[in-house]
Amino acid sequence: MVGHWREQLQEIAQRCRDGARVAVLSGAGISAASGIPTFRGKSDDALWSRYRPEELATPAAFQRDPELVWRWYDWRRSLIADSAPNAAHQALVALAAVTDVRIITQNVDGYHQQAGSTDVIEYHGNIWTVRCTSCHYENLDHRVPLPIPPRCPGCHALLRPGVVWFGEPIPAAACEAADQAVAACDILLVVGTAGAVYPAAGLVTLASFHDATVVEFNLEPSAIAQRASLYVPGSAADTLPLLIEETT
Ligand code: BJW
Ligand code: ZN
Repeated sequence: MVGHWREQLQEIAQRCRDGARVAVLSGAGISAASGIPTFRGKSDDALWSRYRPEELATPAAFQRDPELVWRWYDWRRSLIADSAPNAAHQALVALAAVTDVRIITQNVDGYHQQAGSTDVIEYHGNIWTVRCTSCHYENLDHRVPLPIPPRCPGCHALLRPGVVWFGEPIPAAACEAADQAVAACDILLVVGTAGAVYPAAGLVTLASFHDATVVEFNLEPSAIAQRASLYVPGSAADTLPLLIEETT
């Protein structure tokens, strides 16, 4: 595509009006404007900024120090509970009124559904789900703060967050639904992800393979940019609504 990104975005908007099927791959950057820290950005939080996600979001970290891992999740649960979806999440709700939109989110905050999106695939799980490490107990638990570490009401073993850690497989249903959504889309919007974590980042390659138009919305070009037909610079909370304004 040629021309300024704003003109190119208008072409994308026109295709949406014409019924192009849209898939969205969202990452931590879409919730940044809600005040939820990203994983690999600079963090102002003195307590957690010294940890990399690879040091906390792994089964080994949980085995070594479940209280530390739970304190991190408890802190993030409180931030998510105290904030709300932003204009970027809302823009995707509006887009779904115009054409088919399937959202694949790597985020565990539930903000897409809270904003009103209905077709959401939670690729890395949900932060409000707790799961027993010993029996089959799994439940939603919205307590903030949690007793740390939380224990299974049935068997008293440790509970863990119902999220996907490094080295763990993506839930089969989410994996299949995401592959299907990407293979079937005409346009893939990649919003606020560094594209550094697989297999999520591989969905962009799958979209290219199926000749979908890939559009990246990010503060800076990410690992995705080279595979995108269009890069839209800026905060997703400012740029995704532009797409919608031009759509309706
Ligand atoms: C803005 C913005 C604004 C800021 N507006 N933009 C090679 C191939 C395949 C796999 C591997 C591989 N090498 C290694 C692996 C394995 C590993 C992996 O990918 N490692 C990489 C580090 C290389 N992957 C796995 O282990 C996965 N599982 C797996 O492969 O299983 C195989 C298996 C099969 C069978 C049996 C057993 C195993 C699982 C990955 C799980 C990732 N989990 C986490 C934690 C989830 C729970 C939680 O939230 O605590 O997922 S880690 C963390 O990273 C989280 C995120 O979803 C994920 C991605 O991060 P994201 O969203 O991209 O955030 P950031 O912070 O990195 O980027 C933010 C972006 O936003 C930046 O670009 C900013 O510029 C931008 N931004 N403000 C727009 N306002
Ligand atoms: Zn149990």
